[in-house]
Amino acid sequence: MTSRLSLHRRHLLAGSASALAAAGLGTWSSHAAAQAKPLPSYAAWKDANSVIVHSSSTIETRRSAFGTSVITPADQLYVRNNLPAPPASVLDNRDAWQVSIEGVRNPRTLTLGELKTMGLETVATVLQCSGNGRGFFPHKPSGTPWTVGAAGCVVWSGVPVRSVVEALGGVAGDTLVYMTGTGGEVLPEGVPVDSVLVERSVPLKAMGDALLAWEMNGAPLSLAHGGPVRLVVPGYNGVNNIKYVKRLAFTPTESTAKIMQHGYRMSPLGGKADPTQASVLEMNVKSWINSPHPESGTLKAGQMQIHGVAFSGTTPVTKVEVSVDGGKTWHAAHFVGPDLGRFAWRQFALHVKIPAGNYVMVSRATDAAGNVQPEHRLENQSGYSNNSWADHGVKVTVA
Ligand SMILES: Nc1nc2c(c(=O)[nH]1)N[C@H]1C(S)=C(S)[C@@H](COP(=O)(O)O)O[C@H]1N2
Ligand SMILES: [Mo]
Repeated sequence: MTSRLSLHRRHLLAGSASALAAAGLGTWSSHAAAQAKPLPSYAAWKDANSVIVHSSSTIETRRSAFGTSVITPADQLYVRNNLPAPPASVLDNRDAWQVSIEGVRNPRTLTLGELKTMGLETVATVLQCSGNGRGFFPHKPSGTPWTVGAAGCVVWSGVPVRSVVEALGGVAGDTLVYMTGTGGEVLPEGVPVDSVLVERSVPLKAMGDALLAWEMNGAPLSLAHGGPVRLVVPGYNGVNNIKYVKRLAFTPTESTAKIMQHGYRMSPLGGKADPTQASVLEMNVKSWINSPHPESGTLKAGQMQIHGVAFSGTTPVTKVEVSVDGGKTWHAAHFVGPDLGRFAWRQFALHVKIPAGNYVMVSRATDAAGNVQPEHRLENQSGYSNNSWADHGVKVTVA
């Protein structure tokens, strides 16, 4: 399976100019400054050497920490909170946590203990913040300048939402076309609820794959990742995966919360966000190389394993190509098993023999629907959904 190639220096002198420019090193240096911050108490158990602490509510996995065996360990997984996490005491009696199910024929408030009796499924998904890759946008959008580490691939265990809905008589009518999840944080006082509430609506079709999950990677769900119970919407951007979920409602319209109406909208450069613009829902096809990575330093000429991850939204990835000359020539990488399903990422690898020189290594994924990872990002004011292969390139010196 391993493909080999030998490269000649002359191939490497002039990579695609746009790829070289877009892969500018400037944004990567922002990490050094962020690195010094301590882990916040609710995430103190994270592996400090594997993460970059941007702030107490934004923690990124280091590119160099991503391994090759599919699952991202919990202590390396990124964290993103829009509000302070609930008090740790909510985990004292996990099964007592309540979730109100609305917009079904027989609406009810169910405890986690009850939910655990209603069905069980396990699914591996990529959890990725829609702002992952924001650090590569040249206009420096406000928000965390994540590069690749606001993402991971984890295994969830919980009850299928459709089983809960079925048990409660089904969705209460054809007009309820959204599934709306509400976070259970304690809200700050003195501000309108809608301005802070973490509440997101996704199209009803997402229900078919969704879980109310209480386990991640084989352990009870931590507070940092949404314990006692979290809504998991496979294939959808991170923000739609509501942590500490306290309400799951089938609704005729999208949530009126600011995070739905104005947050996470694909607004034009320089423009204002508004509810008519596309929201970040299903993820797009994407891949990046994790090794070599920007902190690899000078590598020794000879045999090398280039590896990384590739995924799409709700469609499996079918192909990854790797280029070491900034996108001029491409080589088929091979997938490294196991395949954990269409919502998980695939590890890819390419074995190469590399002579001394300067390289720009990039990867390009294709999914089963024929979507190909684009060279260029889709410009947008807040820096969402960056899947540009050029932006995710890695400059490597081999001596
Ligand atoms: N209740 C609640 N759910 C939430 C959030 C939040 O702030 N509160 N943040 C969202 C965002 S923006 C992302 S990217 C993911 C992050 O999940 P993680 O912290 O488990 O990595 O959770 C989503 N779910
Ligand atoms: Mo996010």
